[in-house]
Amino acid sequence: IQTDHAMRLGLQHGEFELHYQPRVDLRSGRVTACEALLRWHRPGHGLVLPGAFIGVAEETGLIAQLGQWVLEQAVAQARRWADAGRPAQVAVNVSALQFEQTQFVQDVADTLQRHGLPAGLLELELTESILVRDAEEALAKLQALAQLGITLSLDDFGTGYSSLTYLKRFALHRLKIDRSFVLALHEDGQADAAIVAAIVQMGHALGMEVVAEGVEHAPQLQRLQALGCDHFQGFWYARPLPVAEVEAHLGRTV
Ligand code: G
Ligand code: G
Ligand code: MN
Ligand code: NA
Repeated sequence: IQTDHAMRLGLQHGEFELHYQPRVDLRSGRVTACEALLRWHRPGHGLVLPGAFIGVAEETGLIAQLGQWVLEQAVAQARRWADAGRPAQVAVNVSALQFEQTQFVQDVADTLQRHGLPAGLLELELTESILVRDAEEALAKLQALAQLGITLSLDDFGTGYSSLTYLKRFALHRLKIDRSFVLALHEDGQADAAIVAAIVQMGHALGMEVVAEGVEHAPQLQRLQALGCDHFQGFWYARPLPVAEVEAHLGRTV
């Protein structure tokens, strides 16, 4: 609750910032996208990572406001990059509570319109938890978002409730393989390689692209490439970076 109060003040006082982690398209070898990740410059606490406050924001309901702030910033940034001749798709993490807001789809549509951003430059990263609570309602929202032209991704795939029923029912565009499966790929992780291969095949068979996250070593990348993965992100190429540092990566060939 102390944190909740500090977060509310922090939002007013401009203490939050988005960092962006580049994502590489393995087909073209270029940085075509980046994921927006929230950071909090909390006075007296230094740089605070989302693991330390997103949970509190979800408990207190502040996540709706915080999430809208993130969306606003990310869309405005994507528009600036597009205007500067460096269009990149920007991926925004959406928490289940934010997604459940009645006006969520309208908020997203309004934000895109206000900034004049083509919907194709926005990706929303959702988790399986949004699909579990009220599947009918979620389905309608996902269809409306897809109708707008927004790319929809399922984040942390393989770690939540599974999932295969939902994959069949919901038309999502991308699967993001959780980094726990990528971790062992460079040290002869047979089980992990089998899981990644299966996810890639299933994703492709369902018309989805597959993104690997948490790539920290070159051998992981080579295996992901051999397994047919479509995109990757991870510390091997770049950490989440402040705007001024990420710009140089956009469009770059890796
Ligand atoms: O950046 P970091 O690795 O600390 O992120 C930890 C977790 O916080 C990740 O699961 C990530 O999806 C989540 N996260 C980061 N930024 C946001 C955000 O803007 N909104 C939501 N809902 N989650 C975020
Ligand atoms: O749950 P989500 O996929 O949104 O989490 C993204 C988080 O993963 C961010 O906090 C980011 O800092 C972290 N991350 C990104 N790349 C790597 C990586 O290569 N290794 C590790 N350990 N974490 C990563
Ligand atoms: Mn994510
Ligand atoms: Na993830």
